[in-house]
Amino acid sequence: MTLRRLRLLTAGESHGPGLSGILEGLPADLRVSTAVVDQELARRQHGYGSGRRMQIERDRVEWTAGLRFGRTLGSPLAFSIPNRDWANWEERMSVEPTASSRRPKPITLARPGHADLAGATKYDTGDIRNVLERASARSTAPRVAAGAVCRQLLEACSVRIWSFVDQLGPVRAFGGVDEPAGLVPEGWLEQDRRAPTPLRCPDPEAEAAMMAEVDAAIGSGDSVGGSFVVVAEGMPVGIGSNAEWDRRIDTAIAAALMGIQAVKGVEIGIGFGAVSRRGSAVHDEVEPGAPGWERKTNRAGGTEGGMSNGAAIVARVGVKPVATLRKPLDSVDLATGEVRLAHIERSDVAIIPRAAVVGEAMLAIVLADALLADLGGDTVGDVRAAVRRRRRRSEGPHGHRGATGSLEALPDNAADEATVVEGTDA
Ligand code: EPS
Repeated sequence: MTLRRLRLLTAGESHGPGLSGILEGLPADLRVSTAVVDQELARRQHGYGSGRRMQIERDRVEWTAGLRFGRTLGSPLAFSIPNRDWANWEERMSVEPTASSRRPKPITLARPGHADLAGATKYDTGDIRNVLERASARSTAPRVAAGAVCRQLLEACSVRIWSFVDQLGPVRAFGGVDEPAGLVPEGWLEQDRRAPTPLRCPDPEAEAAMMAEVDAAIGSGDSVGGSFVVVAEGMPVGIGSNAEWDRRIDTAIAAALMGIQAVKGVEIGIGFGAVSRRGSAVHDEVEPGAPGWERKTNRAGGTEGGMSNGAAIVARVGVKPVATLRKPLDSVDLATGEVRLAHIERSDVAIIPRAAVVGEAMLAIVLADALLADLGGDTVGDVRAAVRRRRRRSEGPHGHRGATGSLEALPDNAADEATVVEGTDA
């Protein structure tokens, strides 16, 4: 992935002992709330259309390095998330060698749309389980934990990230307007964090139709895809660069979101909607605002020339239907070469609300990285000071403040500590 200052490495099989991650390159002195990380992990587990596995798992982060008294040291942050289901898989997924008589029958029926066939060929294995275990979307849990840490760094810099489900099957929220994020009702975000609706869609009529779609897919042994929108508000202007392709903020955003399991498309702003329009119906006019400059519209999705432009960064992410079908498609048996029906494994039917939470995490990771790579900083105070300087630079010609919000107006990371300790994770 195109990270320039942070490094993230994750590990873990879906039914192995657990998942792990190492996030390196964070500034020192960042207050990391375990409660916030666990809340993000719980959000990733919520959603109508999830399989029974989510009733088994209660994902919680366990820190193993990088924190002292709740703050980063500037050293690598290491963590694990145990798999509760491991208790049911210890023999079938044994880490140690076992007698072949005690091993489960190999999986040889590749599922169309899954990593099964390409992976079995690549790793030269006769047991597709060796591939599917890591291809599983369970591997997104450590990304969400790392993203929850990056989110806390961004929040200390007044950047806020959120998401919603925008489409499920053929049902689109808000009639598919250019800027659906602008139609999300006041208070929805707060409610989404406290008590999310079944599909995390802020258009109640659309959500009811989406739930009917999930039910119909369950009824016919099928699965269903959709799209989500992920938004970052408050990025300072000019993060990323026009200077070279691999420094463009769009490059990092698209790569991070495309890397989520089952994602087949990423649009920034109106994305492919810009293809058929004239320029005058695409580009966002600029006007003096209070404070700073404002755009009359945000069809660009907050990036121009490979840089953040101060408007909200908005990406729409298209997710294909889950590849495991209860009524399976034709495939071949790797062992015999015969045409047979694909393997059936316990699975989800719709993953969009959960994928959206992973999308938030991925956006948090790449935006935190871009901020750190561009502005530097060994401590969170250094980063905040650099962000403040950048914001002053985007003051308008009439002495207005920058359009990206005031850092002073949002809570200081250090000042947060008392609240967090008293409130959530003491
Ligand atoms: C997945 C299949 C299901 C999902 C899993 C992804 O797991 P299982 O095979 O244990 O029923 O629940 O996702 C997770 C476990 C998770 O935490 O997201 C797959 O085949 O990719």
